[in-house]
Amino acid sequence: MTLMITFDILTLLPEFFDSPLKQSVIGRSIESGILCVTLRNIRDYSTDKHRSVDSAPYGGGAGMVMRVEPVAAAIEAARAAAKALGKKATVILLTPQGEQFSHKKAVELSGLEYLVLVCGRYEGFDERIRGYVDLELSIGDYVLAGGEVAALAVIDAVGRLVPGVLGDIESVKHESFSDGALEYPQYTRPENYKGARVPEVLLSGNHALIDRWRSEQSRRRTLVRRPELSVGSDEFSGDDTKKNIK
Ligand code: 6GU
Repeated sequence: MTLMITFDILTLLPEFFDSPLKQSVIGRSIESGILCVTLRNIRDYSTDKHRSVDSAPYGGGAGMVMRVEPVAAAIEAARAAAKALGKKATVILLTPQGEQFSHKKAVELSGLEYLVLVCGRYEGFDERIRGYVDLELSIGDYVLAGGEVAALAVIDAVGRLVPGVLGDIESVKHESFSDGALEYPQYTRPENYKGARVPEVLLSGNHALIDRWRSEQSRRRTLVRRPELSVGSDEFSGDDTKKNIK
């Protein structure tokens, strides 16, 4: 059986995903069935007469809060849909309060079969929604107007790791973060662009030498740009170590 993964997206803005999911490798993989996407409008799970999905916060304060009933009902529907396919759902709440999404997390998620991505709008979720999810993810320390952009980031980063999504599996192996380091510098034609030349070693045809050069560049680049990622160097493993880099 071929591996495939389903993304079940819970959102108030299903059209948000129309164009992005048609593009490039993700679009083609949905077309070919390696990736599967279901869009679920949270509003369809609201049962009051105005089909409300948000409400004012108890205790007062600015903004509106996503209501627990429609979100919980949409999550239950997604779990039931997974179960009907004989798959286990993993429900992920997209929130700036979540665990920081990373390449490592993407690899972990790419091994699962049915991911439910819960996108919120408004000022936040009713706290009781947290009881219905398995995991909370944030894509960085800034606030988005909603979880949709974060869901797309997760779909892109996870989807491209599913076998068959990228043509050349090698291109996954040697990219930034895959081995905990940033990628080495890349060049393509021309050899000389307005005096900026391609490093001689890359034109040498000596693959042992090229591999050595690339590892060294990767190591140096990681040390300078992202010292906290540098491996095999305890000196540079903490948050307060950037001052050590010249
Ligand atoms: Cl997952 N959601 C929202 N609304 N803002 C974010 C985020 C998620 N990750 C970073 N900022």
